[in-house]
Amino acid sequence: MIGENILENIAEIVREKTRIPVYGVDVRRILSALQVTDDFWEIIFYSEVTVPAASEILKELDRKGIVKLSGDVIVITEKGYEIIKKFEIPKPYYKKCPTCSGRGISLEDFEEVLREFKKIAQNRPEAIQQYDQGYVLPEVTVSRVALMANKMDLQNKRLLVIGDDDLTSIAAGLSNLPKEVVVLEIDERLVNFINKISEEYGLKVNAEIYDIRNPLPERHYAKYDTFITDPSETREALRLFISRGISGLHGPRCAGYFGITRAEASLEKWYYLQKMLLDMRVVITDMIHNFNIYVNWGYAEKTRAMQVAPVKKAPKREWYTSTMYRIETLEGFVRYNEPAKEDIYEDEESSTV
Ligand code: SPD
Repeated sequence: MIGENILENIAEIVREKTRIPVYGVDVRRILSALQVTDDFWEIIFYSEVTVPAASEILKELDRKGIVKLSGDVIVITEKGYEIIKKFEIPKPYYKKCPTCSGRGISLEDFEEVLREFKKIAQNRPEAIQQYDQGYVLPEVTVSRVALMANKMDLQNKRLLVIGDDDLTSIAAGLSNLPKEVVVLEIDERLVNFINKISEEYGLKVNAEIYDIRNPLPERHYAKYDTFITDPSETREALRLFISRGISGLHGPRCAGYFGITRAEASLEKWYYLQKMLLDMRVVITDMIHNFNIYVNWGYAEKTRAMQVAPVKKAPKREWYTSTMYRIETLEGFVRYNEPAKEDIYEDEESSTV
């Protein structure tokens, strides 16, 4: 006999264990994903439940005999199929435009940039755990440039890039559209790499060392037309990366770009972020779902995600994605530029650091 409240009951148990907001709907989403994949990382991709919450849901489903954790895979049991039938849980439907992968922009005028970028990126510094690095596919980096160009945020503009393991600055420089690109980056390897490539290719790109936990230096304050960043996703990191970007902007109607994931940020965290943006008097003009797709980082087995995962198989394809946000400043926007108050890498939802 399957109880009417079984999905909500599972959610409640997981909520208590993880302190992450989890609802019956999240359990449904996991059971939906399981109908098309037995791979944990793909379950995260389809369900859009945070990694620690999804892990606990799956472990609870296993305890209740609804799924079976079997070696490297997760399979639905007979009881699981009964629940799927009873609650009419459909399979996920996920089909993006085959030409633009749902990003909504064309790379037609950026083919040469993409070709050159791919060559350069072959020698890029590898992602390291110390700074929660994990870069996007080369097509995505160049798509970011095409997106900014489509919004007229790049042509003859000054671009500030905060943290750049994605090498967006290089792609922007290769496009020859911005007047100037400045990179503020904590990792000396990346600063040296970007400056070396900039010199070799004669780009208008300059990188310098900067730790996001410190206020934006005076020389970068209120100077740029556009910023782009890809923050770690604790509340403190979101606040710091984005407010530093905003502090770098020179006035109203300047733009900012950043990616926000569901894998490490519940919708409650999205709410925190969106409220923070409105409180700073900036508006969200665009959100593009799964615009950013990340290359699996080499240190996966050392992450919390792997520790909490119900099965220990490494991801076989890209699974970590983020929505691309674009914001614009209004008259009276706030340049919050205080030092860090908390840890920027770890909270209850983070897992890939
Ligand atoms: N720790 C590896 C994954 C890091 C990806 N960072 C980008 C998050 C999106 N804001």
